[in-house]
Amino acid sequence: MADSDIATPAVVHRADYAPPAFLIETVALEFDLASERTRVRNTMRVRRNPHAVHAARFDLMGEQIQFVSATLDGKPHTAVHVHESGLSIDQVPDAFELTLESLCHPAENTTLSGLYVSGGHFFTQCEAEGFRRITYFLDRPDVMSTYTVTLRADKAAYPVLLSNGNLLEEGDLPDGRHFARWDDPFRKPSYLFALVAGKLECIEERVKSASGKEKLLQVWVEPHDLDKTRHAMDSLIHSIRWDEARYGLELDLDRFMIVAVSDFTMGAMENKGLNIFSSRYLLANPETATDTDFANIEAVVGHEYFHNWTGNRVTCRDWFQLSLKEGLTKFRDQEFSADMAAGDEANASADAARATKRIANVRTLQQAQFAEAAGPMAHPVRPESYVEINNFYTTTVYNNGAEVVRMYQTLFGRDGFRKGMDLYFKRHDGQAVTCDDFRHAMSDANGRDLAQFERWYSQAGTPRVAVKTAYDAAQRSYRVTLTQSYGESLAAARETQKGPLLMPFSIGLIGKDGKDLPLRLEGEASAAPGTTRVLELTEATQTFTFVDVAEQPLPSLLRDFSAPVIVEYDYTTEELAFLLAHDSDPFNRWDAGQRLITRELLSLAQHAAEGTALSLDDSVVDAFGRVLADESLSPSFRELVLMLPSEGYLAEQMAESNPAAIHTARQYVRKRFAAALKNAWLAAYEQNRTPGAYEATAKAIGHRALKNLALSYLAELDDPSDAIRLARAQYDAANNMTDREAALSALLSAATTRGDAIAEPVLADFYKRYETEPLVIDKWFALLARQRGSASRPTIDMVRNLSSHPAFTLKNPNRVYALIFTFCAANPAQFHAADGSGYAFWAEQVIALDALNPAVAARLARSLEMWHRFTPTLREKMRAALEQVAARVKSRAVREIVEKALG
Ligand code: B3K
Ligand code: ZN
Repeated sequence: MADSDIATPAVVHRADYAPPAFLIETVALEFDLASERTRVRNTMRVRRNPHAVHAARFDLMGEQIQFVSATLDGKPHTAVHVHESGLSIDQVPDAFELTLESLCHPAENTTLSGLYVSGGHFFTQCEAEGFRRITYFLDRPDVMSTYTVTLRADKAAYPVLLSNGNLLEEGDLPDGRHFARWDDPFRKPSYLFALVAGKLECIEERVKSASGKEKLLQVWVEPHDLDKTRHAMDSLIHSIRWDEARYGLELDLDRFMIVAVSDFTMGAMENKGLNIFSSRYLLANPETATDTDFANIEAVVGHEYFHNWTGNRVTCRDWFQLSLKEGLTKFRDQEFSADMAAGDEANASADAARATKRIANVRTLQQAQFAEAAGPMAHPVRPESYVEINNFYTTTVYNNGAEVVRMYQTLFGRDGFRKGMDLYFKRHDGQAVTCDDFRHAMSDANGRDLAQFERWYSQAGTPRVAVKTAYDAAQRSYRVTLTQSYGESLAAARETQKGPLLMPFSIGLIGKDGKDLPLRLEGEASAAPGTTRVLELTEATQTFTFVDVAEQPLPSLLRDFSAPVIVEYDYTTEELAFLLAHDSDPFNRWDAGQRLITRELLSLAQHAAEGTALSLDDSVVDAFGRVLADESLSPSFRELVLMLPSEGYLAEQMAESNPAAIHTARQYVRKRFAAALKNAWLAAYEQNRTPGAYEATAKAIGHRALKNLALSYLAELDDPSDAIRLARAQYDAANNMTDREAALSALLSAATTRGDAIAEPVLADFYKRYETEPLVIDKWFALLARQRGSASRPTIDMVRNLSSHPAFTLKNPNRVYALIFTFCAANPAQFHAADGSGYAFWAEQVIALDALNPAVAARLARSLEMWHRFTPTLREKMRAALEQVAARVKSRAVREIVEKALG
């Protein structure tokens, strides 16, 4: 029952916003739950909106539901017109009570939007526009109502009945049925409604909130997963404490529940008091989940919890404002994870731990968001129009939105940012507001005009800052000239680019001894404290002059990535190596390494494309070798420095993306690093073992990360026998999934190098050992989809076989992400095979998914959106595949993506 939407997609424009003609004050929902046919009775108290234009009819949205009856103020009402996208009710007074009855069909619902069945249980997903698939409603976020919900179902099949808020009453009914009645005292938009019903069990804890009120916390899962709930519960408790401490925000409900579901399109959903999570962002124990899984769960549990204030108490006026809640909440979860990683460590290592989180955030931004901003889906943080809102839950809205929020904090400091947050809640609690409202709160609380800052919300594309410097030895002055502009952008992004941004640009100056120099700007009486200055750039070009500069410095630019931009400065290789060795700003130290190696990789790729010999200067290898051997640096930082940029990111940096050449270049460097630093890798492996019980502390995670990176490099050696020996032993002895998965991955890579079947027995053991753990079987699929492959054994053959494996199904997004997305989005060299086999596979999968789950299909469709940037042969094959998909798909979501891509 997929969306077989209208042929010509309707475009929704931000400029067309109008307040709703009616408001719905209270909603009483009654569900008679049955998987084939669920009956929904919806009683609403409605009144005209005094602030809207008078409407003759009451129009409600509805999709894929069957109308049964309408009652207005207690009398049957027949002036009802049912149509494809909802119903219209004529002859309504100014205030009235309306009861609508309708039917929906959860078992047939493969879209995972609205009410659906997963694993025999009922779940809902309403954001953004799923509530209209449950009942007729004013399904828009600026209509906020209080809800009471009565659930009725067979007691044996669905012993647990959950909805938002507080449990009022529960009891038995005739015929083996039972009921539960829930009441949510807080007004909310319909997208935050949720229900869950099934055979679930929970772990629970009672905690006291800051003001001393008792709160009941529950984590609900299928009974066999109870042993994987502890980490989610701990993460929830940490989130509650963190929001109280950092923002003075308390949990408002008496009860807070989180529930795992196996079939879910997104990561998780912040429904009021009843968060629903994709199982992979909730379930974890050391045996089944990796360190990355543990970190992701902490971040997502935090994220959904933080939405309770940033999203739920204060919500979005319309979906164009999505970043109001998502950018802000992403920023909050990033800060939470950084503080959690810093833990109780002493200052220096706390800063290092924070920096590794910051680096990981920026890496995601650079690798995913910068590409999005350069492609046909480029849009501002606050988009101007959309066809399908589900396509706008993007890295621009989330990650770039988080950077925009972070800039307020960089400009005003933590205290100034907190003042802005306090004012935002004081003004807007219980309201549906806009990104402008947030900016005004920041502006008013800090007494600063932020009109220019608005451009961060309205301009698409990635700004560039070109830097020119000049040292005057006689004057002892150092001039830094910053010029901001957008590079080449596609037309749609260019049209949004109106003028210079207000940009915090952090800078430090480094002396010949590698130490920071004092910073004093022209006109200042003395050097300011600290060795990093936040320059505020407001003009297209601006010069800042530092005085009292004793020697020609090396500039450390955009420290801690103070703005989401690309810095252009002609560092020499030696200068980058110097920064990599000395910069006191850990982010920039990492960034120098990335710049250095990216430059080499791109030049190597050029040689590979031309078929000329590859070489890499020893001095470059040595610069990285010194970091690897530097025990004053944390293992997690060293791991980040020595991890090369991804193939996808590198291909994006080429004038014409050539995935095969990038792969050759990157493998060449990996092998050089492996061979030249072999002893250092072996030493790092030994020094970073984590004997004893598994611990998910930042420290232990760092050790495992560096140890497993060492293993992966050793597996690149022409003779990978050390890696094979270590990996086999590691696989057998592992007491955690991080080590077991890394060992298997190293064996798969050694097997490709040697062209033999060395990994097969371990691969088979892995499957058998975890056959009943779907999330681990996902890892098995992903490991295979990520394989390097070879001319005689291209990965596509394996992936095709796996797509008819008995454990594979297109209906489960996690499995689709594991096999199909990993291959199409994370294995560029194999996916972009010259024969177009990857594209043919992609087209088949997009078309098949389109009929089941358009949101997942649309995400997959995006793997070809950058087709215009590739080499001519690939480009033509990609376009043909896109055209084939465009001709066959029906959903609005996929059509929007492929039509934008084709231009
Ligand atoms: N707000 C949800 C996203 C729901 C997406 C619907 N297509 C997840 C989150 O950002 O917390
Ligand atoms: Zn969110």
